[in-house]
Amino acid sequence: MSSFVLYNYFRSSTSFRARVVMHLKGLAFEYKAINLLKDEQHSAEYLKLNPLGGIPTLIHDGKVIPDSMAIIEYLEEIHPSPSIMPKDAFLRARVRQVCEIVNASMHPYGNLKVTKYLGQAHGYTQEQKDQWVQKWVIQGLEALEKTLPEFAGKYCFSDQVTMADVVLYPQIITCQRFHVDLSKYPTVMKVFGNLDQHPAFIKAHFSRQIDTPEDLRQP
Ligand SMILES: N[C@@H](CCC(=O)N[C@@H](CS)C(=O)NCC(=O)O)C(=O)O
Repeated sequence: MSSFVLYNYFRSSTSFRARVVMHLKGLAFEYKAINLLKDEQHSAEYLKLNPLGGIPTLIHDGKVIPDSMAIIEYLEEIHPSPSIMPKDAFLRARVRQVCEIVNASMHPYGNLKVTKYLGQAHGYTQEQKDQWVQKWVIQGLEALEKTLPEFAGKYCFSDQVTMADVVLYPQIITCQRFHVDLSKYPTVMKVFGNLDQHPAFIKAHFSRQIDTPEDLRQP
C-alpha cells in the first residue's frame, strides 16, 4: 500500500488544494503541520524538500513532490478516478487557464512573505496590506467573472468538480480574509457557495485541520 505524507498548514490556500484533492480521490495521508507563523517553512530541514520554502510538499512512497499544482496534477495522473479534469481537451485547456488566473495573478499577492515584506520594508499597516491585495486580486476576479459564465454549472465547469474549483475555492477564502468586496462576482460566488457544501471541501477547510487554533475551529 502506498503512503502519502503532506507537509501543509491549516490556513494556506495552496495546502488546501492538495488536501482537497486527496479527499476527493479518497486517499489517506499523514498530516505534517508546518507553522508559517513560526517560519518553519524556512527551516533547513524543510528547505531540503521545498527549495522555495513554500507549502505544500507531498511525499509519496519516499518521492518528494513540492508545489501544489505539481501535486494535484500528479494525483490526477496516478489516481485518475474520480477525475478532476474534463474529458474534452479544449475544456481541459480552459480548466488550466482558470487555474492560472488564480495561481499566477491572484495567489502571490496575498502570500505571507509578500505582505510581511510590505510591513517590514515599507511600514504597511494591515489596512494598507488589505488594499494592496484587493488591488491585484480584483483583476483576477474580473477575469474569472468574464470566463466562467460560459462554462459554469453547479461548479466552474458544469457539474463536475475540477482543478479549477480546487484552486478557486481557497482563493475566495483568502479574498474574504483581505476584505475584498465579492458582491460583484455572482458566477464566482455561486460556484463558491456550491463548493462550500461539498463533503471533500468541508473536510479540507481550514477550520477543521489538526493544526487549526481553537478560536478558528468549526465543527
Ligand atoms: N506555487 C506554490 C506556492 C507555495 C506558497 O508560497 N505557499 C504559501 C502558503 S499559501 C507559503 O508557503 N507561504 C510561505 C511564505 O510566504 O513564507 C504552490 O502552489 O505550492
